[in-house]
Parts: sequence; C-alpha cells; structure tokens
Amino acid sequence: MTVNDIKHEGLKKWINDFAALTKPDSVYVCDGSKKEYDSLIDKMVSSGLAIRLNPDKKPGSVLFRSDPSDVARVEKRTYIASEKQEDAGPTNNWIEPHELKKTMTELYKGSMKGRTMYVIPFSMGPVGSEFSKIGVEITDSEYVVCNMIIMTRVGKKVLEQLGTDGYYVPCYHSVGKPLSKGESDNGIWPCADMEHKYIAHFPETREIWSYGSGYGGNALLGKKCLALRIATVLARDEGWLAEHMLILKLTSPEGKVRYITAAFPSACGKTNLAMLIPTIKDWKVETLSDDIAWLRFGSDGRLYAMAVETGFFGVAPGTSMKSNPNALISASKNTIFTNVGLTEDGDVWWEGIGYDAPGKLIDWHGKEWIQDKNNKDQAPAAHPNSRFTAPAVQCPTLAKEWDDPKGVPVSAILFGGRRPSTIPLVHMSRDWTHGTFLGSIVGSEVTAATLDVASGIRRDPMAMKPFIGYNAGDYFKHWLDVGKSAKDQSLLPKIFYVNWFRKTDDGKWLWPGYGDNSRVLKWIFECCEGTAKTVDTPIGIMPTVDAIDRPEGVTEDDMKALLSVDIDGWLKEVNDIRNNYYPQFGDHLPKELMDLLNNLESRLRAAK
Ligand code: SAT
Ligand code: MN
Repeated sequence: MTVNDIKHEGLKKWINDFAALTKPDSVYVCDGSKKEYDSLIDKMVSSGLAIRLNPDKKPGSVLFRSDPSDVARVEKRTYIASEKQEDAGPTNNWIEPHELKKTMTELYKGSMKGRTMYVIPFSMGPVGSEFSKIGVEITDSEYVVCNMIIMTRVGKKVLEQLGTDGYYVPCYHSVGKPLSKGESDNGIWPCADMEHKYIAHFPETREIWSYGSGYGGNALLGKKCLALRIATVLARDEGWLAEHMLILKLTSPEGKVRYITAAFPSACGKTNLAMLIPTIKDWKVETLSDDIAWLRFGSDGRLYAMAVETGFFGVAPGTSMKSNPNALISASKNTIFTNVGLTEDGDVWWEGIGYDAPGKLIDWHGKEWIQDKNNKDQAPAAHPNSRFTAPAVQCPTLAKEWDDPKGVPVSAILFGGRRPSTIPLVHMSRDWTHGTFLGSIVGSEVTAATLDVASGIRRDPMAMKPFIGYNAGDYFKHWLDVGKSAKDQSLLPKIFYVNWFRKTDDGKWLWPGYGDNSRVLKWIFECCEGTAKTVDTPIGIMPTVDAIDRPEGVTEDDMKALLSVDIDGWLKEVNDIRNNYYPQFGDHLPKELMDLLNNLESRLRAAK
C-alpha cells in the first residue's frame, strides 16, 4: 500500500513529515499479509541478511545475526522524557523532552537515505476490542516489520479500525545512519554507537522515538515501549493495569477453570510457567500470554486479563524438549531466529537445547564453532539473549480464548523472583493491599559479579522496574487505587508470592520446579475455591506442610524448609526494604505500604 491509500489525514501528514526529515528512497505502508511477509523475508535472504533454514528441519524459518553490539534491550539508553523529572521517578533515566526531541531530530535527519521507510499500523490486543490500543510504527528495518507481523496484528484491518480520525500512538524507529563514511549499510544493523542510541518515551504526548538499535524491545515498539511503558501511563489515567505478566488457564480434573497471571523478572521462567505440562494427574495448563497482560474490570466487577501480543519473543538458550516442549514446538516452523547457532544441515542449535552440537556449527558471530565440552569457558554458540520469534497459534497448548476481546476473568495473580533463601515456596497475601506490598518488594538475587546492592537482592517491583513509564511510587499508589475501585472486594483476584528457587545451605535446589510447579498451582486453585489447607503466619497465609503434594525426591523435611517462615531472614528483608529500597521513592511511597512494612516487622518480632 502507499500513503495515498490512507484515509486518515492526520496519519498521512505525520508519515509525510517524518519522510521529509529522514529522506527514505521510498515509503511503503504494510498490509500485514503473508505475501508481504514472504517477500520481505525473500529480500533479506537475497541480500544475505537472513539465512533460510533447511525446510525439512525448520520450514518457513530464517536465521539472523545481529551486530554484536546490538543484542538486548539497553536500559541505560532508555528514557522516560516527562516534562518534570520527578514524574519519571527514581527508576527511570530522564532527559528534558524538548531537548531530547532536538537531539533525536538531528539524528533522524536523513537517517533513512538509501532505504525504504515502512509504515506499520498495528493493534495491541484484538482489532476492535474496546481494550486494545493502536500504534503506528515507522521503521527502516525489514527485520522489524517481519517481527512485528508475528508479534502484533498488523495492516489493513487496523487502518480500517482507525478510520479517518482514530487515535494511535505514534512510534518512530530508525536503525540509524551508517556509523562512518564508506561503512556498508546492511539496512538492519548499522546501528549507532552507544552514546547515540535512544529508546525514548514521551508520556505526556504518548509518543515513542527510538534510534540506533535494531533489536527486540528497542525496536519492536509495540512490545515493551507501547504495551508496557506508554500503556502504564494510559492505564494510570484510565483506571486499569498494564503488566509484565503471563496469562495461563488452569483446569482441574473436575473441569473447573481458573485463570492465573504471573509476573517474574527476566530469567525466572515466565515462558516455562505459561506453557507448563503438569506432573499431577488430570490437571491441565493452557497458555494465553507469556509476557504481557492488560487487566481491567468487567461489567460483572471481576478483573479481566487480555493477551495483547500474537507471538512469543522467547529466549532460546535453555529451551529444550525437557524444559519447555511447547515452546520448542511453537518455534518449529515459520519462526525468526536471532543470534542462535547454525548447524551444517541448516538447523538451529543453542546451549541447553538438550543434545550436543551435531558437528561443526556457525556461531552467532558467523564464525566456525566446534563444541569443546572440556572447556567450561568456551564462548557459547548462541548468544545468551538469542531469541525465537514464533506465532502464538503454533503453541500446542494455546487456550481457545487467548484472543477473546473481553479477556478472561482472573482468579489469582502471582509475583515471584529468584530467591535462594528467606522467601518460602508460596504464600498468599491477606488482601489486595497486602498483595500490592508483596509485588512492590519482589526481587531476585544478583551474582557476585553484578552485585550492586548491599543485600545481594536486586528489587524489581511487580517485575516492572524497567517498564514503568512514570514514577514507580505513583505506580504503587495506582495499584492500591485499582483495588479500592473494585465494586466488590471479594471478586478481586487473590495475590500470591511464589519462589521456585530455594536452595539448601549447601547450594542444592530444594524444589524441582518446571512441571512440578503445577502442585503449587493446585494449592493456589484451592485457595480460590476456599478449600485449601492454610495456616496464618506473620508474613501471610501459607499452606500447611501436607497441603501440597510432594514431588518425587522432595522429603517431608524439604517441604518443611520450603514452607517455613524464616523469622530472622525476614527481619533482614524488612531492614533492607526500610533502609535501602523504599527510601528512594520519597513521599511518592504510599503510606499503606510503609504501614504494612511496620506491621510485618511487629508480627515477626512477636513470633520470635
Ligand atoms: O527485548 S524484549 O524487551 O522484547 C525482551 C526482554 O528483554 O524481556
Ligand atoms: Mn518480558
């Protein structure tokens, strides 16, 4: 399609103005069709940017290798450019918006010369749902277009929905000018050096400007930029929640269904939980989302969660037939792989795929690589953040209601992190406010190499630290307000804090995790039914030691350790929150959270 096919005058002008600035050779409006996707992939295969994989092994799939400097989100170059710095809060980088726009406008000048400018109209959430949001991304990267076609709903239907004057979130993206004269411009990874990369959000005007990176959340602007950072601002103003949560459907042997959402920091197994295969008989888990959920009240007073993406942008390393067969099957065809290893017969390979490298590989740098199992320090064949972009409809456990425009009613919300000690396997909050407190203190251990806080815990509230588009203290208040706005408190989801990562003093895992997490889901289900065996403790409501079916290899003593309240450990936790964590929020920290911290401390002291 061309710009002249667009009926929306405001959108047309916005596109033409940006083309006048960036000077592309041509402008193309995406229709989101398979034909368009195929021809863009063909183009990148012909130019050598993409490698077509063996159609017998991975039909319809390709491999990309990014620039080695452009392999992940860059938090230090990600900005919330609100008018006032205070509104960005202590967890975000900030630059005054007019100044940042001036800098970035200079960078965008002529940045698309020699390339095609693509216009991607996309919808987060089903097209036409009253919960969905439309964005339009302008990019000069075909890689971005193809990934966006898998991850979001793109094209004509979205333009029709926009009509002649509908609202969209404007998103600029350019991979940037070639770094130096004479440098080859391969059209997707020229990318700016670090000081010239910007992933910018303007919360007041609801705009996204991205420059100098072609990878993942920096470039697929529907994902973290729109569906989380800008959406949190819209959600605050409109009374809903935009969250870094998976959505799963849990069905009991009796056929009763409960929907659960869960937020974990990265590398804590969100995709694995969303696609879990239960180890308990006749229980079933189905998948609705593995990364992002938008939650709102329905007219019946219940909180509904909607999946907003149409694909998985999953981490490849560690994904195997054992850890997550459903993810592997999802990515078995029509998939874009980025930065994984390539086998001689045109298949992909990565560390933790479950079998040894079959002969010589080409690693993610494009160099020959031979596995050396005696060398623990061997550089990996696949980058640790290498990814598969796979269509959700290929997931064998996709729930039939995954694209229901109303979303699904949520019974339970889980928070969790990687905590070798202190935090028990599971505990339930007393109410929504206490649940918000638990979400606010979520953290994961940091390794010695990245130790940046006294306690060794990196706090990641609601697993949203990098994704809250405004002051995190105000975001906590918004969570509390959402709870208060419920028509009926008894219809609010119950909130849990889980920890699959407890270790013994000598460093062994106490809990097997993966499919056995279904045993914890079962107890959570029973809490929702009101049939669970529970005990009230200083930290919240916990299972009795016999309430959760024990997996093979877990002794009763292990279970006791997993479900005990470590009073001294928690007192240290309280201390860390009080002295090292909460103070950064200043007077933006809601008083209720400080009250709950005090209350927790008194209960712990009383139990000592
Ligand atoms: O790069 S993404 O933000 O899309 C994925 C991630 O880092 O969690
Ligand atoms: Mn994520």
